[in-house]
Amino acid sequence: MKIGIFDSGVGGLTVLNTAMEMIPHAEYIYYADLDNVPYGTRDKDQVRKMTHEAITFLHDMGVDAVVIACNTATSTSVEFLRKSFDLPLIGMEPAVKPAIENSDEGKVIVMATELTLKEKKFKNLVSRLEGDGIVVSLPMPELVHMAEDFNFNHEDAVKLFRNKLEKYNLEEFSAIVLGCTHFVYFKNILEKMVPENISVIDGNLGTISHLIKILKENDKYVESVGSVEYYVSGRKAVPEQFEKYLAYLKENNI
Ligand code: DGN
Repeated sequence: MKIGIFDSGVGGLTVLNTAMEMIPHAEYIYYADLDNVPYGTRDKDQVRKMTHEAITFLHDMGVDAVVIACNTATSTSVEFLRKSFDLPLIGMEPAVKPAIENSDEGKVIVMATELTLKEKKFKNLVSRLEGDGIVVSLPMPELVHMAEDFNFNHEDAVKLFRNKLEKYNLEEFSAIVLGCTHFVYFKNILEKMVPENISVIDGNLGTISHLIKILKENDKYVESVGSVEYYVSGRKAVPEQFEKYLAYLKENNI
């Protein structure tokens, strides 16, 4: 089976990493729209157009399904894209549901891009889960740049998190949701610095479990030799550019 994984940049590699662990015998095509990253500070129409181009490319490569490994692209574009492609499109969703379900009445911080947090899809998700009043939105655009620059310097990240979290009494919270795939690189740093009452949650495992379910339902779950090809905004890329990120995730047990 052939699986397309798309993100504006390197964030989706955190999803590819989970996918390769859970489905090792698949042909992966990773597409990073590095010409246009970041998406999180753009307007919705631009993101839709760029995402449409990327999915068209993956569709033409003959993939059996695409994971839109970008919360920003999912929240702005997935419904629109589903009308244009006869292909399973698996989106990301900030993991607010498990965060609220396991919250013991504590509040939840959702870190994501500005665009994800202001989209109707996110607001509806929070209301549906009766999370109004207990869910706090926190945009963290800096982390996207740090990940793109391969800057996983602990001190820089700790300083940034401290700054952003300073105004909250963390004792009142039970979870922090990483609602942007770029943020997953910083999961271990954040976990170490927050009080023990807080769990740091991302949606990668849930997304890949969902992918497996959809592939099986569509009779596409057929094992093949495991491989990965990388593309940057439609051009073939050298694997080394991305493999160092996968190595970082492995070394840090993320
Ligand atoms: N990785 C993307 C996400 O999950 O929202 C966002 C990165 C960006 O383009 N700003």
